[in-house]
Amino acid sequence: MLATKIPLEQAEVTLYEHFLDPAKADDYYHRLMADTQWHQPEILMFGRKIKSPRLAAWYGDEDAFYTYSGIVNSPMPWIPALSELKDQLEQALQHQFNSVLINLYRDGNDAMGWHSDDEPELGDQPVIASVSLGASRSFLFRQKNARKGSPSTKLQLRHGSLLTMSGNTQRYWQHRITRTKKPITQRVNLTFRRVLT
Ligand SMILES: O=C(O)CCC(=O)C(=O)O
Ligand SMILES: [Mn+2]
Repeated sequence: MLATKIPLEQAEVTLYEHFLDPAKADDYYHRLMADTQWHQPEILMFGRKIKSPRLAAWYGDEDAFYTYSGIVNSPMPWIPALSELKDQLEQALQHQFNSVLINLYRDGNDAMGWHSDDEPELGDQPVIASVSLGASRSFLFRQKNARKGSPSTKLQLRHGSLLTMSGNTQRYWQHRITRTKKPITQRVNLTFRRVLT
């Protein structure tokens, strides 16, 4: 498995461009588009509740609760496409996951703002395995204490790629998915996580 280590200070980030072969990536994409039960969670923006600019779904073990915008959510039970992908990741990375957050970016207007995956239920040094399917999107990193205007690091997350973030990545860095004016089709992203139970 060809791995590219992304050189970020105090972070452990690796990109596996061809984690899934194209046929397998197409297969997962189509099965997930058919079977995933999407929701559009509300997020707090400057004290106001707004609909998130993407659709989302949370699947996992029964006891893998997570808190989102102050609400405790329980996961939906694993569906075959997700358990297969989880098995493949666990084999490849030698790490166990108990849940996955799936995001659907319907077009170039859908996005995710700067954040870290640093919820307390993920523990101190979470391992996040992020699989991308569908249209390629730009994924940006910036240091939490970055000065205004300092450059961010940009990666292209393509169909079938895997990005792993571990060690202190979430402690010192934030990431986001930007909007784009390019006419693009849908993208599905899956972040496999292990929440503490
Ligand atoms: O869509 C992506 O690549 C990022 C998703 C993400 O950051 C998250 O779900 O926490
Ligand atoms: Mn994230």
